[in-house]
Amino acid sequence: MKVKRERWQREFSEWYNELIETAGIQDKRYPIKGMNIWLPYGLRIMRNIEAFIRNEMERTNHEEVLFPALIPETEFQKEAEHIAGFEGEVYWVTHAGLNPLDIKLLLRPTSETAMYSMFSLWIRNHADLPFKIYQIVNVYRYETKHTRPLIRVREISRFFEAHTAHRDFEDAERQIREDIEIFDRLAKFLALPYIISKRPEWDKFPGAYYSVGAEVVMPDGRTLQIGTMHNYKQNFARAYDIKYETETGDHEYVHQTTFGMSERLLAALIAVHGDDSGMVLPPTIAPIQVVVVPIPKKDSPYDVVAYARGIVEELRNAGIRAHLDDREGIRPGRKFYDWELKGVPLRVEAGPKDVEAGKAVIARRDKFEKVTVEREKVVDEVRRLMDEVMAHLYERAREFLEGHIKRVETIEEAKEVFEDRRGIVELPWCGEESCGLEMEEELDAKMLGIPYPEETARIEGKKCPHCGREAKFIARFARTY
Ligand code: 5CA
Ligand code: ZN
Repeated sequence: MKVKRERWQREFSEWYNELIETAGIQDKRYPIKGMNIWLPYGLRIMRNIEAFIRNEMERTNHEEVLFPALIPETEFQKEAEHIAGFEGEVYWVTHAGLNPLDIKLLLRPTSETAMYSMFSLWIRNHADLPFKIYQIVNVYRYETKHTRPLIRVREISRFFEAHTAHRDFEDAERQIREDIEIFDRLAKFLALPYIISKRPEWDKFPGAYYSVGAEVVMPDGRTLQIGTMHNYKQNFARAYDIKYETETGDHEYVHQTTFGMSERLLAALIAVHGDDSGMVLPPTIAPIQVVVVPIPKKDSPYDVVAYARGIVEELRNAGIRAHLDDREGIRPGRKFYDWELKGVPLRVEAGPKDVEAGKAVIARRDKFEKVTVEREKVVDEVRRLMDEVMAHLYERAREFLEGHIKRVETIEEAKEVFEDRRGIVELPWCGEESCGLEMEEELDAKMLGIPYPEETARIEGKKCPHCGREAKFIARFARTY
């Protein structure tokens, strides 16, 4: 079989929605729009992603906490820009039993306003800084844009949020660099190439001094933001009175940052690595790395199931997540199809001839290639192939991403890109908000921002295609999810 990626690209939306259900990721039939049920297989993949994030948090000295899901209205209302950004998306709790509440409660859309009055109690002295915590929780956003499973949901059930406080701007900047490094390690672990941009003023997180976002390009050429880092400067510290005592006894507001991700990471994985046969999971997060399928033959004296079981045991002893598909009454072809849909990276097949010859066949999900190996070599070969699959997935995704970033100089050229392959268009920009907004309008696309760090975004000798003045930056535009 050959790798086909036609439907994957042309009918991405349908392909994606179907796969979420057929591959056992989520059930979308729960009677609230934008709130879905995690199915066991999908949850196992997500848990593997989370485990990596948790490890990274430990490695970088963040401590895990859990805050209540409800926030009093009075706390929520302390930072003006934050309220303005979220008030249209908030779910309210107004009653307890039959009685209206004196102070309304809201379901957290993110946890700044839940956490920061506690920060002002916890942080006293310069020795308490940097202060670094994180939680992985459900948050609720009444999204008004089209909802899609994992991509845009109203109950984000795996919201990862890190919140930090620092003595000065420089240390907060160091934190943003650390967040980006963590994100980069995570992206490598998921074989996901990405781009990172500093958001324009008009699209930064409500209450932030600046925001940075990481994007992937989806099969249809639209981008998906899968991670964000924000430097709040002292905006929230002033609103929530978070101060510390310096070495000289002065009282200063802390500088704060946040870093957020969600189940969108899983959406990106499914979309970026998939093909017309279903998901293709990187071995790092696949709940089943190798499925072993015995191929019985009538009247054969060889016990293929026992042979396959032996292989599974050996793989497991070697620390590989292996599964024996010994379901009866289902033909091997049907089994292959099921596991291909679920994206299991490697499949080992063994029929009577293999038992007789002391061999096994290993098939790769990413390329549909097969090799026959000696029975004793199975574990080594599986290990080697898992590394190859990882490298190939990353490389294929990198080529796709790079093939979908185009640098042009005029609005006309940019429009052509959006009509053709789509993806990300890079244009010179003078840096004026009005030009940026009008280019968004003309292109019917969003400005993702300028390449980050800012030094890499600066250009000379080009004209802003909208106003004709000297361009200062490269600005990226895309149709987004
Ligand atoms: N407080 C900050 C940092 S934790 C914050 O909430 N940032 S955010 O709004 O950008 O969200 C962080 C990440 O959550 C986003 O980058 C995106 O990957 C994910 N996310 C945001 N909204 C949704 C949604 N409705 N469904 C799924 N994931 C979402
Ligand atoms: Zn301009």
